[in-house]
Amino acid sequence: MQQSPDQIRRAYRQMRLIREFEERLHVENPKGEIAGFTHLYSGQEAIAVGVCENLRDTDYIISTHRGHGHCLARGCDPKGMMHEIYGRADGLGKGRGGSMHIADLDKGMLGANGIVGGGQPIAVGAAVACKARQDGSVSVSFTGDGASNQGTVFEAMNMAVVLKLPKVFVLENNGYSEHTGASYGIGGDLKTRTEGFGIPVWEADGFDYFSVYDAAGEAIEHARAGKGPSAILATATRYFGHFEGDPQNYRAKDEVKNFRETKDALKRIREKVTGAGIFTAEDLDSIDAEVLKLIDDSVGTARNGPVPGADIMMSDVYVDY
Ligand SMILES: Cc1ncc(C[n+]2csc(CCOP(=O)(O)OP(=O)(O)O)c2C)c(N)n1
Ligand SMILES: [Mg+2]
Repeated sequence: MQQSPDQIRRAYRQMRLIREFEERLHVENPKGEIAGFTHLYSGQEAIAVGVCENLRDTDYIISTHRGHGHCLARGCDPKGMMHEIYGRADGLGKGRGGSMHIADLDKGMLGANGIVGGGQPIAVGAAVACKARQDGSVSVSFTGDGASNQGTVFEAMNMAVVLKLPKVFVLENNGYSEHTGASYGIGGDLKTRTEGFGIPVWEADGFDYFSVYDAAGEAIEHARAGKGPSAILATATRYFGHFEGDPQNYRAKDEVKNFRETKDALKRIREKVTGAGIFTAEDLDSIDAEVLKLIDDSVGTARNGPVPGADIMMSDVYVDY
């Protein structure tokens, strides 16, 4: 734990923010006010935060269909995100994209994506830009275990190696691709498959912020140093269904309960930092309370926010040359 107390506090807050954002959406979703599909990230917080805590302002990330955690970890405004998810005109995408299309270019967040594996070519393009700028910046893509079987990922890995790009592949194995187990769906294994391209892989415990932070630190440093692409392989689980409304009848009866009780990333970081005397439980409780209030305010304003009018709906569709 070589991180400063301030950094650890920020990481804990980011993880709590993701957890409460998602747990609240799980409560709000059945009320029918949120249009479209919602995929929640609860359970995987340590991965997004452990990676993004290593990034600089000039770096890029690209997300997946399960993107809220990546956006929050990268510093996107929670209120702007909540308004976007509710389809409001003052959301991050003016309410036109919703949950699966949150982007914030000012934060180097190049977008979530409804196409599994669709972010990969975009992230390669961003990595080309990083290399051309010669400022040590990197392009980071998040990829699920299911997405890792897509051709776009193999093409991206190959091109990143051939062009020696500063691209970091974050492979998030949460055990499922929709309802298909990773142990069934992945041919070979993710580590050796990635190494087959000549990309070094750092493995991490995806429930443990410090494990991910350290692994990501080394992988990102490799790419920053001009040594070509690298990968992080982190294993965790998702607490909720593939999408909100998924009955999850393909999972063992107490599977999620057991993960929550024995592996939980928030419990883990709390135990570590209170055990090491860095923070007291009360310090962390006060962060939790502040985050809960922020989420509550965000849902309150989002539910009553303005919907986009025709002027907004028709903007940014075509570029004027
Ligand atoms: C090209 C494409 N194929 C299939 C789908 C349908 N689909 C959406 S999410 C998903 C599973 C993705 O699994 P994984 O990459 O492990 O991400 P996770 O949902 O576990 O975060 C599939 C098959 C899609 N959106 N796009
Ligand atoms: Mg998965």
